[in-house]
Amino acid sequence: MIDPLERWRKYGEKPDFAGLLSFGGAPYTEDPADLAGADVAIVGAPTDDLVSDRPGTRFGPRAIRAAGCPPGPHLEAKVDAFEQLRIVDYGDAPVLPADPARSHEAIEATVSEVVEAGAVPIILGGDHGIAEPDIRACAKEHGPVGLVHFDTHTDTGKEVFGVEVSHGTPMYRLVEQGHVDGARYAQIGLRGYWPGEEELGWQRDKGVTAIFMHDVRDLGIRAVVERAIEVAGEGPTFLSVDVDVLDPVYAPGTGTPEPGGMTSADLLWACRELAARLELVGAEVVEVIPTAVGSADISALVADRTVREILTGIAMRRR
Ligand SMILES: [Mn+2]
Repeated sequence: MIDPLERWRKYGEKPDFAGLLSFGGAPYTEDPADLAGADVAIVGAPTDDLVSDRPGTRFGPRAIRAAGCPPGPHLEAKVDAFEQLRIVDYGDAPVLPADPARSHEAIEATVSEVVEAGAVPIILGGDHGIAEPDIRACAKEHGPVGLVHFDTHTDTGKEVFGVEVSHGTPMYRLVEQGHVDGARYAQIGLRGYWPGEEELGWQRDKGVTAIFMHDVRDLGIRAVVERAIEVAGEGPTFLSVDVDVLDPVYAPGTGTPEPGGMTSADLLWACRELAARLELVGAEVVEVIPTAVGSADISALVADRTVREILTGIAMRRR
C-alpha cells in the first residue's frame, strides 16, 4: 500500500498536481489483501470499445483521478469522507484494447475482489457497457439489486446496430438476467430522441420507473430524488451515473451529448442524498471523455466531484 500524501504529511495537504495519481490522494494498492477493512475501493475501468458514437472514455479514469482534490470537510454536509471512511484506490482493471469480452471479464473479476472484501466498489468508466460487469459483480454477492440510474438514455436496448453487448444495452441485459430488480429500478434525466416505443414498452412491462428530464424540470430535483428513493426502497442498491445526464455545458466531454440536461448542482446534491439514504453496494461514474488535463478538464472535474458526493453520503449514512 502506498500513501501518496505521506511525503506532504507535515504540511497537512498535498498539491493536486504532484505525487502518485490516486483518487483524492487515497492510499493506492493492487493487492487484494490490502482491501481488508476498507469501506470503499475506487476501481478504474478504462475501456470504450462498445460505444455507438464518439470514443475516448478509455482516458476517463486517469483524467478523473487527475481532476481530484485532496481530502477535506464538505462545506455543506460538514463531513470529511476521507477521514470517516477507509477509502483505497485499487487501480485499474486489466482491460485489453479491442477485446471487450475479456475486458468485461477483467472488470467483473476486479470489482468482485472489492465486493468479496466487504468494501463498496466505486468504478470510474469507461463507456456505459461496464455497467454489466460492475452490477453483475455486486449482484453475485447481494442478490438482485435496486438501481438508480442517471442518464440521458435508458440504455435498455435489446440491440444497437444489431449488436447485443453495447453501451446502449446493459440495463436490458441486467434486468433480463435477473441481476437488477425492475421494480426497484429508477431512471432519472431521460430526454432526446432515443429509445422508441419497443424499449419503453419493455421497461413498463418490467416495472421500471422512468423519470424524464421534463419531470426534473417540472417537479424539481428534491421531489425526483424522493421518488427514486421510494422506488429503490430497502435493500442493496447500485448507483449508476452517466455524465451525459448533465447538460453539455457542464460536461461537454462525453460520447453522446444531448442538450437540455441537468445542472451539476442538482446532480451532485442528488448523489450525496441517495448515498446517504440508500443501502449502496456499489456505484459507477461513466462516459467521461477528457479533453484537457487535471482540473482544466470540466467533464472529469464534475465526475470527480460526483464520486466525492457519493463518498460524503456514505460517510453521513455510517456516522
Ligand atoms: Mn448511458
